[in-house]
Amino acid sequence: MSYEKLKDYLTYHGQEHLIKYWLDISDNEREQLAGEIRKLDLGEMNEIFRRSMESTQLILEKQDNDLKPIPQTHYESVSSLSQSKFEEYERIGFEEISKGNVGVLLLAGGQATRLGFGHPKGMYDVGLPSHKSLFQIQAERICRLHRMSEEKTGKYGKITWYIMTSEHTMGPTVRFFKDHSYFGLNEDDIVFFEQGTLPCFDFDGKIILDEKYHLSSAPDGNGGLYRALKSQGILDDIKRRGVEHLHAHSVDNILIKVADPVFIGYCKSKNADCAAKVVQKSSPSEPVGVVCRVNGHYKVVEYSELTDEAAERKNPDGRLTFSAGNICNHYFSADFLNKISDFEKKLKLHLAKKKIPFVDSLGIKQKPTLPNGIKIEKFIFDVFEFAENFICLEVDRDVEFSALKNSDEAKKDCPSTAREDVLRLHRKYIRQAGGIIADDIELEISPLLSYGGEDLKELVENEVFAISPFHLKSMHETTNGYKNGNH
Ligand code: UD2
Repeated sequence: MSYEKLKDYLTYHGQEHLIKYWLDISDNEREQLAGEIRKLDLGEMNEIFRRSMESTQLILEKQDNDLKPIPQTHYESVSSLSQSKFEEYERIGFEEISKGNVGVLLLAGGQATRLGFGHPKGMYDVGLPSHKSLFQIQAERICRLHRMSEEKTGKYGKITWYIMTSEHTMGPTVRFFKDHSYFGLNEDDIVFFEQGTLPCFDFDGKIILDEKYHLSSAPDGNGGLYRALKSQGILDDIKRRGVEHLHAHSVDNILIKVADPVFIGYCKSKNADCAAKVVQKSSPSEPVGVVCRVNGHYKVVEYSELTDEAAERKNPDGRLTFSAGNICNHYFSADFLNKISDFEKKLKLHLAKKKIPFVDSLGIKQKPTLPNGIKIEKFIFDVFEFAENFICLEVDRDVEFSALKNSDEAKKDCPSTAREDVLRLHRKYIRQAGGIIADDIELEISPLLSYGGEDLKELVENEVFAISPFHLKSMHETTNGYKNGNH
């Protein structure tokens, strides 16, 4: 595109300020800037800005009038399942794993700003006795499921692990896995892909210049997953491998039951196309979104969108009416994911006011102290309303959810709470298996040994655990998985 054409294109879309410094920059820089502009469909970007402003207005109107909880027919709770139902779901899940029908979509494109960690969050070590990172813990849970599926079905399982990164996390994430020999998993069964970005805008819809020759942009949110699945060829890969069930979750839940066979079995047996694991809200004011129905459509309604009356409403049994707390833990059938491209452009846009570095009118880079612009994100759960058979599975928070969001100063959802939550759960597993352990003993069970507390009896029954910290692991375990490979 010649300079004239570029200028016309920008002027037509009201973004001509982007070449304001054209005369000040080198040929290479001009090429970079023109390349970045060419990659954008400016008509679409202006529309995205307009829609995001519009949806903010809509969100400001509280949604109580149309609000309904998830109907009983679409909701089960693990703690209320009979043993036989639990085992049935688990059996179905393991069959799917052993057939290679299960994949995991790990959302690992976030920038971990609140945690203040300069690397991808999955690399974080919360200080467990083993010092395993979040990525390693998740990898080892997958390894363990492969083995368990063989024990249960006679066929060694295969779970494909799709890892969504962003421009900031792709390089270091891939290096980390390589440096750790893929934690004992088959390299071919791990597929890294990169989510897209959206430009950052000022409040008038002008795209911000980060440098004279570079546009300001940010990852397009975890709902950017859907566009990336298509544009990066992941939907084709899913089809090629015959994966039918995808478990999608955030990178930061240290208790995540990756590819949980019970969840997969539940979704398969109910023929669900989309599902969410939820935990009961701890109190009406807990700041989590709730999964519910608005106008007959399944949605996650943010706590800020609920009136106090709705947040505090209770059922006759004393439970909060809107208690299904969203934990970024979802199921999608491959068929459903394939349909999403039909409505991807209609997905809600969420806007956040941010302090965005910019080049000022004198061409000098500035770091603002107050919000000067917006970042736009899509959210993974905004597809729920398009599902034909959406269901929920309530799980116990102390077993399945502890998120790492903040640094330790916050004292909440931080490294020390994540670490404590693992250690507390693992002491519980030891006691359930007949071991003896005091509350002040720090014991961690390797995921390669036990996925969810199973198979420990022979090892720990009547044993007293008094050494602290202690890493209970298989004698074949090395730093990167099993000694002889794990696949
Ligand atoms: C998420 C949920 C929230 C609640 C909470 C529980 C969304 C939109 N919100 O809020 O409802 O369940 O988790 O912990 O799901 N990510 C990307 N790309 C991005 C942005 C985020 O991959 O552009 C990943 C991120 O790495 C993380 C996950 O998405 O694994 C959740 O993102 P977050 O930590 O920004 O979301 P949070 O905690 O605000």
